[in-house]
Amino acid sequence: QSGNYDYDLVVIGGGSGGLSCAKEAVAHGARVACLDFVKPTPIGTKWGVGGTCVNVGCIPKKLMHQASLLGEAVHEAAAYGWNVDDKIKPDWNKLVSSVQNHIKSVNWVTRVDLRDKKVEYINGLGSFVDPHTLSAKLKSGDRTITAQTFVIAVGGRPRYPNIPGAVEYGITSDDLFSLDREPGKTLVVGAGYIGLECAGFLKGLGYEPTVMVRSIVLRGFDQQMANLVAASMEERGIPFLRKTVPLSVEKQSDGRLLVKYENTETGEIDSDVFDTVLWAIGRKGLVEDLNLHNAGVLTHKDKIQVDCEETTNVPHIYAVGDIIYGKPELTPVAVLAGRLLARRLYADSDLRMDYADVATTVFTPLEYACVGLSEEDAVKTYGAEEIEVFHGYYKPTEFFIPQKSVRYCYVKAVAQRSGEQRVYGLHYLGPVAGEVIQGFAAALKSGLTIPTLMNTVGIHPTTAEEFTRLSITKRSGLDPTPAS
Ligand code: FAD
Ligand code: NA7
Repeated sequence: QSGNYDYDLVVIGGGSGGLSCAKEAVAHGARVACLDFVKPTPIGTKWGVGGTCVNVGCIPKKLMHQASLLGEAVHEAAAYGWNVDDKIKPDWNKLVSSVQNHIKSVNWVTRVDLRDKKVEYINGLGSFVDPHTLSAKLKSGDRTITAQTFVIAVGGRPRYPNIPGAVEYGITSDDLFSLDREPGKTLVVGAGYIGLECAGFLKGLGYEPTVMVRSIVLRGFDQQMANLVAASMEERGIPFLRKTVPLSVEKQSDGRLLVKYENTETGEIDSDVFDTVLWAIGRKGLVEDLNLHNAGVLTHKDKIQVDCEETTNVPHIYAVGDIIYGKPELTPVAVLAGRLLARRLYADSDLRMDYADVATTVFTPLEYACVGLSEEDAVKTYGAEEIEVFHGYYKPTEFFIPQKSVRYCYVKAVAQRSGEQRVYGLHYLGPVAGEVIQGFAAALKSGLTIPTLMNTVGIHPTTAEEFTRLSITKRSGLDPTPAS
């Protein structure tokens, strides 16, 4: 079917989306090659196959978050009767090497899996020569590859601000998880989920992070929940510099970093000294190296716009994952979109990716997970009069003995006010948030209503059961804090 082409399908990018698409296509009989190439960061960090999630994203982030939670648990253990040394202290280098060893083992398993499944893995940087021809820059020279169909799954990389010293002295999440020295006092610039997560685990590991916020916290998320997340971090001793932007980074003679910054409301300029400056100001799509104009593929900002079948403006070129414009930048989204695309291409399927109601978790010290609409989006879509918000603060049983703060443990359900009272969004702030929301995400996608939620018997004593106990509406004005 591929005529005179080398391959039926060439996938550019061996991350979450590219690998799932390539493997599924092979399973349905296609001849597939998958290119993956990582350009080192300005300080020289590089990594193996598997993309962002495995190497510099979800996986190392979750492991460091876990390390930080374990430190907290050791302190709590004393209250539960364990004889523990209260002067416990993390060993950063040991943590980094444990995390990196795990990543290397995943890289290895990925390579073996590709070989077993007969996906040809090419460690080269791909760029288009014409709509059916790709040039791959390999260590050994250039190779020209032709294919009938292409899938672009090149993902993105962190941005650097355009200020003096940013690239020379700052690092990003691409460097943090393999940093060969303790981060120390760290300025985290950016209050998106990556910035907050990194600040959260650094604090838990005993370092001193400060979060610099340009405008609002967690743009795109429910803002009541976002503000509770920030407040819970401030309560743990993480300062937030609000309405502030960085101006410059200079290296002092003692090696520490002098950061000048400006409060955009007052115009006041201030400075402080840090050991590490971490840019978490968003990510840019990796369209530049692809020479997309040679294939006729149009870009939108630094992303690629696709239709509901992930097709670009060129019919035989598709795109999935973080590189596509306007969709959630999450691993399971890339994985499912890649798999469904391969099935449509090679297995007579017509099932499309549904990007709505994707659940997600922000792994801050007190975790936040949600699925469906934020309160403000529900109001915008249906009107304030048509929305009922059920909410409540709660006290996790296991928080009592170590006297952990319960101040920000909170759940809310955003629902239709009349009719069947369809649930539009669920929001949870508390322990193991991802585990709690995942099942509710299936319920929400299946048409969950408030009566069904109220009729669901909780599992006691858990924090997830709080969703089944919601009875106070915001509209009632009643106090949502528990009595005892
Ligand atoms: P990627 O995984 O980025 O893979 C793209 C690959 O293509 C890369 O290896 C890249 O180097 C390569 N490439 C680029 N250009 C070329 C080229 N021209 N030729 C050859 N190869 C090329 N998501 C979650 O779901 N949960 C989380 O908890 C989570 N945490 C995250 C934490 C951090 C710090 C970060 C940065 C991201 C996190 N994400 C998380 C997001 C998740 O990692 C991404 O959504 C996911 O990796 C996107 O997959 P992808 O296939 O689109 O791209
Ligand atoms: P996000 O979610 O795009 O957040 C970036 C944050 O950085 C956000 O708070 C921005 O503030 C802030 N920002 C952006 N540019 C600047 C500059 N120049 N100076 C200071 N602060 C800035 O990015 P993440 O890195 O957390 O995550 C990237 C994606 O990965 C995200 O979409 C996830 O889905 C996965 P703003 O609100 O714009 O004022």
